[in-house]
Amino acid sequence: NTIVLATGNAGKIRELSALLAELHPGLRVLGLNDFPEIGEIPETGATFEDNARIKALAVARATGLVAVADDSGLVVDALHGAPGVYSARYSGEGATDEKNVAKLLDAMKDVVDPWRGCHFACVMLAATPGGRELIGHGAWHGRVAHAPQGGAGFGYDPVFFDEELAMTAAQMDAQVKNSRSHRGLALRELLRGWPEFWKQ
Ligand code: ITT
Repeated sequence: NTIVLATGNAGKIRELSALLAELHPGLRVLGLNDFPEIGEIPETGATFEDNARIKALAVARATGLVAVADDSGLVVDALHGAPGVYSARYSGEGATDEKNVAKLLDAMKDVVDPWRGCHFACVMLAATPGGRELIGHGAWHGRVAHAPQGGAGFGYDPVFFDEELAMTAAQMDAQVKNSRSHRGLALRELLRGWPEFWKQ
């Protein structure tokens, strides 16, 4: 009953650990910090699913354990889907959350779209060392805010405005974000297939 989270993103680790403790208590969850010999895994895929598979398979093979990878990003309608799979490196070499958010707000200055619709997408993929896999998907729809608001979360959370709660993802309690987010949805879907996946 041990899995490895195949991610180096501290924000994802925080959210996934909380979700797993709630939804699948008793599961032992390791992280990449438990396997320092595993280096950077190049994300060469063209889709969230391809990249999730690359990361999960690489870590499952390197550790001999079931690995769970999360590939996610912000998809902006008026930017034809950008930054999408490039969300983590949107602002280029040395990208940070702050620089990515600044680049996004800058790109939105030039578009005429009063609604500023977008969604967060997540593909959660579990892989065994032998190459069996299980997938969950999640999407969270919202709007790109005009300025960052809130100090919680990570990444694009300060500019992701949830219409229903009338606040940004960075203004939500971690629990509230997890109950609505692309990541929470994808993990819940993944866990529905878990008993079958695990017993094989
Ligand atoms: P790993 O590959 O090691 O998991 P990463 O940060 O490189 O970490 P991705 O390639 O999946 O992961 O990029 C996801 C990016 O999308 C992430 O860096 C954020 O910029 C953004 N993102 C994803 N989920 C988010 C969330 O819940 N809130 C804010 N931004 C998010």
